[in-house]
Amino acid sequence: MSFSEHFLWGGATAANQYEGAWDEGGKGLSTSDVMTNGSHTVPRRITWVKPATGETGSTDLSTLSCRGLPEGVEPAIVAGECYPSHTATDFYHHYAEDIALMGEMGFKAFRLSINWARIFPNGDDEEPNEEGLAFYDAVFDECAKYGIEPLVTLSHYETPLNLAVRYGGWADRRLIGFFERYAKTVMKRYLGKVRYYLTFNEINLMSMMPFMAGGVTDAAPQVRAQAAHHQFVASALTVKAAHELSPELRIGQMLAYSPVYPYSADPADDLLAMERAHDALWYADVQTGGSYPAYRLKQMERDGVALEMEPGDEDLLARYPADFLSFSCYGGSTVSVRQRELEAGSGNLALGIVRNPCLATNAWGWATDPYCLRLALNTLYDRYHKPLWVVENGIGWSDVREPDGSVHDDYRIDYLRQNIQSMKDAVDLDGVDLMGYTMWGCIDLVSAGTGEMRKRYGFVYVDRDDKGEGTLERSRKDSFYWYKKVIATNGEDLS
Ligand code: BGP
Repeated sequence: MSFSEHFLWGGATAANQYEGAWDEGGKGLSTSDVMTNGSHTVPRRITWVKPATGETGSTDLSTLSCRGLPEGVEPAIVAGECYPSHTATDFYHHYAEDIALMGEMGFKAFRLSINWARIFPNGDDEEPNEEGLAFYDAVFDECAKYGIEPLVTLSHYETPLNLAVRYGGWADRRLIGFFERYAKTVMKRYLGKVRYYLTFNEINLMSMMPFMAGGVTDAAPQVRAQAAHHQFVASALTVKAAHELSPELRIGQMLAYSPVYPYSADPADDLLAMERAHDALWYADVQTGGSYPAYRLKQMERDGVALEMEPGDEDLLARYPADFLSFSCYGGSTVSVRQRELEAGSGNLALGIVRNPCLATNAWGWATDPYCLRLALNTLYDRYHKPLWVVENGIGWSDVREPDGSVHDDYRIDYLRQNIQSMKDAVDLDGVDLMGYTMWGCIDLVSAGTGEMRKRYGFVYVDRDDKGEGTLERSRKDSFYWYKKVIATNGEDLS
C-alpha cells in the first residue's frame, strides 16, 4: 500500500461558493456577498455605494487589485446585480443530502469553511450568533454519522463585510483580536467534533487579490505586507490557543502553491522561475517555518515597505508555526523573460505566465500537468519537514448532464488519475509525509475566479446555471463511481 491506512481521502468546498443562505440564520454580510458574477472574459466586480451622495457603482477585481477602490466609497450590495454567493449551490439547505453522497463515496474527510459572518455577523461583535454555531453543529454531527473527519477553513474569502468597511480589513491590527475570538469560539464549541483547522485559505492571495484574501481595499504594497503580517500573527495565536485547548487539535497553513517552470533552457528563465516561486514560498517560510526569510526582507526594502511589528510578534511566529502545511495545486506555472513574445497562459492565481506547449488545457486555459503534485510535494517537504495535505486539486469543466441525469466526465477521471498517481509517487518513491487529499469542489459549486456555475469541478452535478436558474437537484457523475473505487482501494486501483 502506498498510502497509510489513515489517509484522509475526500473533497473540499468553501462557504462563499457553496453554502448560500446569505441572509438566513442571523448571518451578517461577508466580502464575497458584494462580488458579482463574471466569466472567462468578463471580470468579477465589487459593487459599492458612496455614502456622501448615495451614488452606486462597481470596480472590477483586477482594477481593485492594482488601484484599490475609488475615494469615499464602501463595498455594498446594489440592486439589480447578480451575486453568486447568495444562493451558491445551497449547502445550507442540502447538507444532509450532500454529506450522505460523500459518505456513499467513502469520504474520510470533508473540507469546508465556516462562514465567519455566520458566527460573528459584524466580525467585531462581543457574542457569537447561536444560530450560526448550531448550523455547523448539525453539519459536523452529520459528518460523524459517516465517519467523515471535517477539515475546517476558518477564513476562505469570507471576511465579515463590516470589518472591510469599518477597519479596512486585515490592514488593521485590531482584526487579530477579532479573529482570535472567533477561532477560540469555534475551536471550543466543536471540540471532539473537529480536529483539523486551516487558518487562511491561500494566504498568499494577499499579494494578488487583497480584497478576497482579507477585505483590504487599498492596493499599496505596504498595506498588503502589513495585512499579511497581521494574518501571520493571528495564525500563531490560533496555534497557541489550539494547543492550550487540546492536544488533539492540529492547525494547518493553506498556501496556493504550484511548481514554476522555466519556459526555456535560458538561465534567465530559471532565475525568473525561482523569483516567482519565492512569491508564494515566503508566506510558508513565515507561517510554517517561523520567520521572515532574507530574500523577502530584501524585497520589502526594495519596495519601500517598512513592516510595523509589535514586541513579541517575532517570538510568536517562531514559537507557534503551523502544525502542518496544506496547499492547493492545479498545475504548474510556466514563465519566461520573453513573455511578451509568447502566448499567455492561465491557471489558479497565476499572473504573468505563458502557455506551456507540453501540456493540454481546459476551456479556461488551465493545464493538466501530470507531474505538478510530485514536484510540489517534494519542494515543500524538503523545505519544511512537516506533514503535508493536498487540500485542493481538480479540473473545472463545462459538464453536460444527459436527460437521464448521467454526466460522462472521463476528462475529469483522466486528470485525477494522473494527479493522484503523481501524489502517490511522491509518497512511494520519495517518502513524503502526506496526510490526505481533498479534491476541490467535490459537489458542484460557484467558481471563485469567474463567479460562474459553468466551470464545474464536482463528482456530483448540481442543477443550477449562470443565471441562477435550476432546481438544485444533485446527480452523480461518472467520476463519482470512479473516486468511490479509488477510496475503497486506498488509491491502489486508479484504472
Ligand atoms: C482556489 C480557491 C478555491 C477555488 C479554486 C478553483 O484558488 O481556493 O476557492 O475556487 O481555486 O478556482 P476557480 O473557482 O477560479 O476555478
